Amino acid sequence: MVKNLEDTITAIATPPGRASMSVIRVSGKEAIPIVNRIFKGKNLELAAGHSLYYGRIVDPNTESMETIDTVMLALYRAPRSFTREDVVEISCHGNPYILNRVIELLIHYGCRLAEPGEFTMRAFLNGRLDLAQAEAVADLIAANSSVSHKLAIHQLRGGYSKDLHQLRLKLLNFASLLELELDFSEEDVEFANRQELLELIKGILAEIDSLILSFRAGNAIKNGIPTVIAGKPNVGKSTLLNALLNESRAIVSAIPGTTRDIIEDRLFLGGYEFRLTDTAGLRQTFDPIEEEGIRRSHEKIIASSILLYVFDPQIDTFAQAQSEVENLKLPSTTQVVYVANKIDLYPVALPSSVISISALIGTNLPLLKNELVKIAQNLLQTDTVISNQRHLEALKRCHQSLIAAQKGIEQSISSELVAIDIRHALHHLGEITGEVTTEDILENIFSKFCIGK
Ligand SMILES: Nc1nc2c(ncn2[C@@H]2O[C@H](COP(=O)(O)OP(=O)(O)OP(=O)(O)O)[C@@H](O)[C@H]2O)c(=O)[nH]1
Ligand SMILES: [Mg+2]
Repeated sequence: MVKNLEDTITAIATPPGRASMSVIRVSGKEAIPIVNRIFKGKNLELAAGHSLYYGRIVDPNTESMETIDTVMLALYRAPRSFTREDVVEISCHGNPYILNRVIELLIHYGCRLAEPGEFTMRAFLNGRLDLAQAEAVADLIAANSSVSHKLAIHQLRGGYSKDLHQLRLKLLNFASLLELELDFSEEDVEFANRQELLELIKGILAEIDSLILSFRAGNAIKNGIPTVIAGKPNVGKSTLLNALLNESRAIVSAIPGTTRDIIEDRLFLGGYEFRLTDTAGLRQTFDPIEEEGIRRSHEKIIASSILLYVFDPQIDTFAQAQSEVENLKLPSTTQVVYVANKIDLYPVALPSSVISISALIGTNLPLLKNELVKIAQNLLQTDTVISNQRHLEALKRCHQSLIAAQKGIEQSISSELVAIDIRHALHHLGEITGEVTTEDILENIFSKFCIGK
């Protein structure tokens, strides 16, 4: 996967199809001379970096030097470019025929088509970005709410890479001291103060714990906050889903047990993305299909960050709704919002913690939306948040190694074994930022990118 860095690579950087403009990227040692062969307007070999040139792309293989397009060309000289190599970006008119002709010419004169993510991978390999930052490029492009955008920008600009780097340096220092002791093993000396090492490990464990905990928030930011509408049959859950989404997404009927499959859609409120799910009404049933629907509902409910528990106050009291929620055995991280529906039918007095609405005619829906935004703000206020599954796995492994090292020190086992655990911990921390990489890790990360990134 780590293809030859000597190659000059090219790809279309903009989405396929017709557009007013599209950009072709070229990066590598030969980028400037190759583009110079097909560009008329300026001798690029003599051109300054960080500059723009207007001219024509021509086909030198035709007798008349056929003009393919008039273009603007941005030129960057190494190391002052995204990949830290010579880079040329050609802005053509967005026509697939033109783009293909230009790409064919570039390949004819010595470029190779870039692999997915290869530009960003070069930026990483050439030290322009660390691995977590490179991954943030993909997140930034995929971000679709203001918070997920903020998170990606934070990570792209360094994010917690700096913190991890500091932790890693401190551990590294201790690892070297421990290893030094091994050289003097005959003499029974301790260069690494055990008490200090234990303190350091405890400190790092605490930081790692909080990062691991922040993953739930990070995931909610990246993929939407899992928000589930649940309650007994016929209380108006599907009507509420439709009202929040402003479209007739789920079937509504007066027959209890209408919804069986899980229905999911995205809801954007106040810069947050909610993954809103309508579920089958919860009741005892002998219908195997409905039973399966209820089983799936339970799964969703348990995994939710926000549960909108809907009840009909004509039928059930608030206390009954509360005891139904109790029976759901929710994890402590789930925020429950009690929603009393159908208040257009009869006025009912309820505690202020309950939001009384009419999903049918829209009464108090803005109140419910405000509540959702407020919960989202609280849920996602953590300063440093991880949102990347790969980072989570590496942090968990680092945690395990540190716990092992901690136990080892407490039980005064040989410094050789403690040093091994600390080396493992270092390895896992380094995996996140790319101080330690393997071909597999790189392959995995960059193959998920699109060509041209
Ligand atoms: N008057 C009134 N009727 C409502 C309101 N919300 C829902 N309904 C009615 O209540 C009935 C059930 O609504 P649904 O949205 O299908 O209820 P549900 O909770 O999804 O029901 P299941 O899918 O069977 O669990 C329908 O006839 C709705 O029109 C409301 O705010 N006021
Ligand atoms: Mg329903």
